[in-house]
Amino acid sequence: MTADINLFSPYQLGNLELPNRIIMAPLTRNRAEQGNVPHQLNATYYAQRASAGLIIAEATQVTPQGQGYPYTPGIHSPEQVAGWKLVTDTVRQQGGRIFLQLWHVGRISHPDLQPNGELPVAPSAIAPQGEASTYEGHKPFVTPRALETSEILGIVEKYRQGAANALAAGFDGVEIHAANGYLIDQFLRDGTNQRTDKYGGSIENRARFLLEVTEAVTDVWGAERVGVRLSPSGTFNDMRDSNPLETFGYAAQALNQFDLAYLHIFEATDADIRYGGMIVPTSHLRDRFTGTLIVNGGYTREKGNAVLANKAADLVAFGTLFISNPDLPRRLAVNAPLNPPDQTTFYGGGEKGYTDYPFWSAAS
Ligand code: 8OZ
Repeated sequence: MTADINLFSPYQLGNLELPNRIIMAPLTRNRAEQGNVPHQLNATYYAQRASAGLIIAEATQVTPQGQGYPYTPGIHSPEQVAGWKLVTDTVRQQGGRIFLQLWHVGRISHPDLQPNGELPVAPSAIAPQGEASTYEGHKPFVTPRALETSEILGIVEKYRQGAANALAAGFDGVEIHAANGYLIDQFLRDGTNQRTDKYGGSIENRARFLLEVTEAVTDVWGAERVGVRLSPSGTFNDMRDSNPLETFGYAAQALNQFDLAYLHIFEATDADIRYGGMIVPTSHLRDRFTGTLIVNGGYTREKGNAVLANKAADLVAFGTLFISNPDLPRRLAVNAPLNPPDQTTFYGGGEKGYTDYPFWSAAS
């Protein structure tokens, strides 16, 4: 009789050894410096969390056009590569492993954030409901400009260059952000993709951009250091699809051709359930994707151990709990109390609510 797999069991991720199955989810924190450059404060934050089985660093734009929020880091300039090198060196000194999440927001932006004040780009000229976050506060979303077919390979090349820059910056791998209503997700779902060229219409066509980006990024890294994140039930950023079971079932199956490091699922939130959209059970993707599966969405110690013991997933990502508990694996291991997260300091600011959450000490 072997013991159940749990959060504290090691995991072999390709040729990378993870000491536990507790993954730090990518978390937008809006704390890059001028020029969207990572700096010492970010290095300290990630190094504090180096005991994660794997850190997936925050969504990072591969091109200035891919930015949609203030103070998010990029991976397109030499200064950004140098800033990220400081982060990866500091994490490695603490014994950690760190991937970078590659991002293009598509329509979830605003002319205020775009080069030369241009319109954000998207598969189709459909404005999201809601408001963009700009340096001057919230402003209504604008109708994006639909990409010309001839422009799309240029964006694929931005992901390729971002992947190469991440390699130069000393990351252990990269995650392609294909979730949460950003550019790749906008191509995947028919609520945002009404194209009539080879990137729209059938699910094969809507998945083409995802697969081209994955091909480019795996060319740079080798597939075993590349993951993909999907949010099949997500309604965030005004997303919808007429048949998410088919859309995301196809995407998961099509990704099998690469032998990726992992597929990472951002599962349905309470807001998605309240919205009343169709929920795609994670088992639908587990049944179709043949590689490592990471799940993320409100896990606790008990729920995380259960999902691993049941083999419903291989790894569990924690977001909010890693914001407020730099030493989350140790706290979960000894069942220590958890620091409560302060929502008001999630996005933007400095050390407060970022690098000042206390580590647990048995004496306190
Ligand atoms: C919250 C605020 C801003 C961005 C995502 C990158 O949802 C994000 C994000 C989350 O993937």
